[in-house]
Amino acid sequence: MKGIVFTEFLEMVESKFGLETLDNIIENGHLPSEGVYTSVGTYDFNEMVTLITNLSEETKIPVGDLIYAFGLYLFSGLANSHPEVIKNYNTPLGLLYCIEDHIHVHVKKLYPDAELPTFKILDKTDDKISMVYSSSRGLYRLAHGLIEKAFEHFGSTATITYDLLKEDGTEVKFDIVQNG
Ligand code: MNH
Repeated sequence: MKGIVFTEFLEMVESKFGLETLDNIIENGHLPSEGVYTSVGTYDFNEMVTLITNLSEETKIPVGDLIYAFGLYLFSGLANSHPEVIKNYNTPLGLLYCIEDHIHVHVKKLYPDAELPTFKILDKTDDKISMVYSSSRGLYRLAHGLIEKAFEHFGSTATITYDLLKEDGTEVKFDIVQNG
């Protein structure tokens, strides 16, 4: 998993829960990287799982809710670090429609070792989109947060529902309807 995801995560933990919580989740982790991350590095996905599990124990907030909150936080981080990737879009549904064929293709050029999910579009109209998230990492709540923030980015909101097609969250169908 890319370093930018880790550095954004640590930034979120510090700003939402404080430096002491951040220290605690790194310390009690016995992490391979010893809790040292750079935005240009790449780290084992299991290390992110450990950090989130530690944060959940520390804050008593369920892991899924923390991953969703991180998705909300991460969108701005990605958009600010890579403005060229999203500047081509002027609607949230247009952006979502292009994650698979444009956005993540571009990301793969920036970071050849990026491990990205796939999004299969099932249906799209002017105000809604249905798509299936697939990834061995099962980070569908991260996708949920990112999608919600994409609407906010364009000054809009949406009603987002999802259905686990596989119990472990590696395949999840999203139904997204733009409000208003
Ligand atoms: Mn994208 C990882 C969904 C927009 C760059 N992205 C992920 C993951 C999800 C995801 C979920 C976690 C990996 C996984 O599940 O297997 N991404 C989205 C969604 C949107 C999105 C739903 C839009 C909404 N992503 C973007 C944009 C950028 C970007 C915009 C860049 C400007 N994504 C990334 C990077 C990773 C990632 C970088 C991390 C890959 C890695 O760690 O190897």
